[in-house]
Amino acid sequence: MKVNHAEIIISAASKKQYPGDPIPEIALAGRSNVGKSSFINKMIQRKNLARTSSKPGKTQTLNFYRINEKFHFVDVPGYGYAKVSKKERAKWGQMMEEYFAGREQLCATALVIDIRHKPTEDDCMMYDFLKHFELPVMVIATKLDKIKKGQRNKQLQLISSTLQMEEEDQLIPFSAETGEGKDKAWSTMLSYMQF
Ligand SMILES: Nc1nc2c(ncn2[C@@H]2O[C@H](COP(=O)(O)OP(=O)(O)OP(=O)(O)O)[C@@H](O)[C@H]2O)c(=O)[nH]1
Ligand SMILES: [Mg+2]
Repeated sequence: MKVNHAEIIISAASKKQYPGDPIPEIALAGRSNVGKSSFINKMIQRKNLARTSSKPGKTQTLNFYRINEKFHFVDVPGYGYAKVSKKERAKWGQMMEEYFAGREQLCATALVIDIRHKPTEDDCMMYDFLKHFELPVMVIATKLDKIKKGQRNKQLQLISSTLQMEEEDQLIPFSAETGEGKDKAWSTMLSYMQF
C-alpha cells in the first residue's frame, strides 16, 4: 500500500477516547523499547510520526494513527520495563484488557520481538493473552540488521518455539533500519483487513 496520508488521531488513556470510526485496526504490542513505534514509522515512511526514543517507556497511552483514511495503527505501551511502579503496572494491565477484550475493529496484532534474544516470559504471556481473544498475531522479529545472516534461521526458530506459535500465525523478520521485511509485513496486514 502506498501511504499518502498518515496522522495521529488521539492518545487515548481510556475506552471513551477511542475513535468511533468503523475502520479496521492493527495494534502493535511488545516489550518496552523493542521497536514498535519504529515499525509503524518504517511501514508508513515517516521518520517520527510515532514517537520513538532510546529510553524505554516512551509510549504510555494507546496512540491511534489513521493511515490513508482506511485503517488505524494502534501503538500500545510496552511492557517489561523494570522501573515501573506496581500502580503503573496495574494501570497498564487494565488498559490492555479494556482494549484487547472489546475492540471490534481490531483485526490483528503485530507482536514485536527483538530477533537477537529469546522471547521473555512477558513476551510469551502477551502472545497467549492475544490468542486468548482469538486474535491473529503476526510476530515481527525486528532489528534484523543487528545480526549476521547466518544467525537468522536459528533466531527465528528460537522465537517461534519459545512462543509456541500457532501454525496460522506469521513470523516476519524485519528491520526498521533497512526496511527489510516491509513488503511481507504489508501483505500480511492487508490479508487480515477488510475495507
Ligand atoms: N538497529 C535498529 N534499531 C532499531 C530498530 N527498531 C527500533 N530501533 C531502535 O530501538 C529504539 C527503540 O525504538 P522504539 O520504536 O521507540 O521502541 P518502542 O517499542 O516504541 O518503545 P516504547 O514506546 O518505549 O515501548 C530506538 O533507539 C530505535 O531507533 C531496528 O530495526 N534496527
Ligand atoms: Mg513506542
